[in-house]
Parts: sequence; C-alpha cells; structure tokens
Amino acid sequence: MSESPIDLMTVVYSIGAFALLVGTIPAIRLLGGGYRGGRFGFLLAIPAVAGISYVSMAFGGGEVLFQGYPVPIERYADWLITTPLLVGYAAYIAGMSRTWIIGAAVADALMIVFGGVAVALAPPGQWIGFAASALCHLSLLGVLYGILPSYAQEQPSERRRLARILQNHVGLLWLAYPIVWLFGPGLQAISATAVGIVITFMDVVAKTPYVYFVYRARNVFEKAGPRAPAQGTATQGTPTQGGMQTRPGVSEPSEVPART
Ligand code: RET
Repeated sequence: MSESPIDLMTVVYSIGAFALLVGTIPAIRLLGGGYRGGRFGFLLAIPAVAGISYVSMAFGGGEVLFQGYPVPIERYADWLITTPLLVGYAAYIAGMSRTWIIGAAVADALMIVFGGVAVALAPPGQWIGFAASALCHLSLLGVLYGILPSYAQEQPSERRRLARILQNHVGLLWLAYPIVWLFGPGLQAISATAVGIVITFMDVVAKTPYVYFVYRARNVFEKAGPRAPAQGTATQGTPTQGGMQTRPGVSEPSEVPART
C-alpha cells in the first residue's frame, strides 16, 4: 500500500498560491511608491485574496461534492471578490464613470453567483444557472468593448494604452472559463483534477501579469508629496520617462523651499 506522500493538487495549488503571492509585490511597491490616486489597495486585493484562497485549497479546505464532482468552494468565493475588482479596476483606469464601474462589477459578481448556483444544481437547474451566468458574461463583454473605449479615448495616451491592455487581458482570457466549466462540472467530460490544473494556470495568468501591467505603466499615475524623486535630473517639473506626466499640472505648492 504505497500512499503518495503529497497529493498532486496540493502541489498544483501551492504553486498557484506562490505565483499569486508574487503578484502582490508590484502592488505593494505601487502602494509604497508615493503615488497620488491609483487605488492600489484594490489592486493589491486581487492577488492577495486569490493567494490566500489557493493556500486554503492546497490544504484541501473547502472541497464539496456536487453531482459527484468535487468543487473547491474557495474558488467561487475568490472569484466573487476578485473578478469584480479586475473588471472594476480596468474600468477605473479607462476613466469610466462611477456608475459604469459599479455596474460592471455587479454584473461580474452576478456572473459568479449564477455560476456557483449552476455548479451546485443538478441538470435542468444547472443549465439555467449556466445560461444566466453566460448572459452576465456577455453583458460584461458589451461594457468592455462597447462602452469602455469611448471613456478610454479621453485619457492621455499612456493611460489609454494601459486601459486597452487590461481590457483585452480580461476580455480574451476570460472566454476560456465558461468553456472549461462546460467540460468540467457541466458535462463532467474532464476530471476535476484536470480542471483544477487548468484553472490554476488561468487564474495566475489572469492576475499576476495584470498587476504587473499596472506596475509597468506606473508613470500614468501622479507622483504626490513633497519628495517626488528626481529621476535622472533635478529639474523641477520635468517629465521623467517616456514623456509621461509625473506630476502633471502640479506646481509643487508644498515643496520644501528651494535651497538657493
Ligand atoms: C462560470 C460559470 C459558467 C458560465 C460562466 C462562468 C464564467 C467565469 C469567469 C471566471 C473568471 C475568473 C477569473 C479568475 C481569476 O482568478 C462561472 C465558469 C460565464 C469568466 C478571471
């Protein structure tokens, strides 16, 4: 009786947890970077909540059998918190109105709630849940590609570029989730282990690079405070890299008086 000392999914979920927690690093750097605005707390919550959820999955926490198919409850709890943040943050970067940001986040949360209902129910109800979730997903895609661009257009070029990256990162990668769901818990054509491995990969790709993209484009955000670091030159108010505004329009009222 050779019982494997470490279960495959423990390894997979541990790697997922690690890769997601790596994603907190750029968010923490942004938080400590002396930027004004940027809502980096929300950004940090994305890989942090997911990372914690993966730690719990690695310990075999909340696995439940639905129709004989094991589903980790943490996955849906994590998605319920983090996917509205992913969508809402992309909308925020695009400069969308508060109403659209919240509307998109709510549509996203409903998509996950209906997905959770679908996974828990037996066939007729399951497909109704799937259809409701898919409708919410379609409405999200409508907001991302139908409404977001008109807001993004009004933004400075670097911010517009970041908004487009986040829009496509969310819009394209997420298409894979309902497909995996269909063959996994839906039709039960592929094993829960295979689903777990594929979803782990997708979750990491959906989150860690997302945070990094924002970090990479950090010149989009205004530098705040009296000690805006002079990168390269000590000249006041000179844009630093790539012509981006480091302190746009701020005439440094609270600066330490010039030592002349
Ligand atoms: C479900 C249920 C079936 C129908 C649809 C779904 C969509 C899920 C999506 C999940 C995205 C998750 C992400 C996680 C990141 O860690 C719920 C599978 C449409 C789009 C990005």
